[in-house]
Amino acid sequence: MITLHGFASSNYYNLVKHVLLYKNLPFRENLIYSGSEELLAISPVGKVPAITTAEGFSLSESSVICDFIEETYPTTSLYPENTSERAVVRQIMKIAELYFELPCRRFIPYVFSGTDIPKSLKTEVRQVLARGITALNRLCQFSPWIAGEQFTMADIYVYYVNTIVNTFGASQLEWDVQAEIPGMKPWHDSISQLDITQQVETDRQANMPEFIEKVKAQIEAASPK
Ligand SMILES: N[C@@H](CCC(=O)N[C@@H](CS)C(=O)NCC(=O)O)C(=O)O
Repeated sequence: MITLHGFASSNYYNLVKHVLLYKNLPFRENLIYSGSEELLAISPVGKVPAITTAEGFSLSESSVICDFIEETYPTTSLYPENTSERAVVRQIMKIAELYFELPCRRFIPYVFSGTDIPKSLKTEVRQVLARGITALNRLCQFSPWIAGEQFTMADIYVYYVNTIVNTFGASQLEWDVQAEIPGMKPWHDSISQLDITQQVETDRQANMPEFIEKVKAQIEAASPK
């Protein structure tokens, strides 16, 4: 059985969990926070999520884990058979990671520590997001799924990326990023209503208070005495 290591407030953790649930695979969850020695033993950069298989194989990096799960358990496939179509699914995921998720994550240290975000950083993030918007407008189909008729890994991946972009776009940039991509909002809403998404969301909300306490404790420990 697979063990999924991490915490339910993490969107990266949740996208892997969604894939496991979608494929109806048995797995157990090991609640663990970033930076611990236990996590470093299975995740080389000490980030969540990570998985461990029954054979003792460990793996980190959410998109790599997703592909490992797909290749190990190919039934209920989350990729098209056609290689070009598969590549486009991965292209959408990569662009969402590089041009949506990662720039927005640059705000996180400021938000958690309650410090003002420099104007220059906001400008930089806006520019990167704008490139992501242009690219995703060219690639996404929403007919009805993000890459066409088949529900794919990109639907799961971009949905969880969007949870970060929606939060920081609205709170830090006063920008409804999704609105810039026609078709994305109804697509996002339909994924949010899936049973699996709701189950993942319930677990996220349950973990949130503990996660916030952990972050506060880390900030406290790091602040000069
Ligand atoms: N590229 C990694 C990123 C994972 C990541 O950033 N996880 C966050 C939690 S959402 C984390 O562990 N952060 C702790 C840290 O940055 O030290 C992936 O796709 O899995």
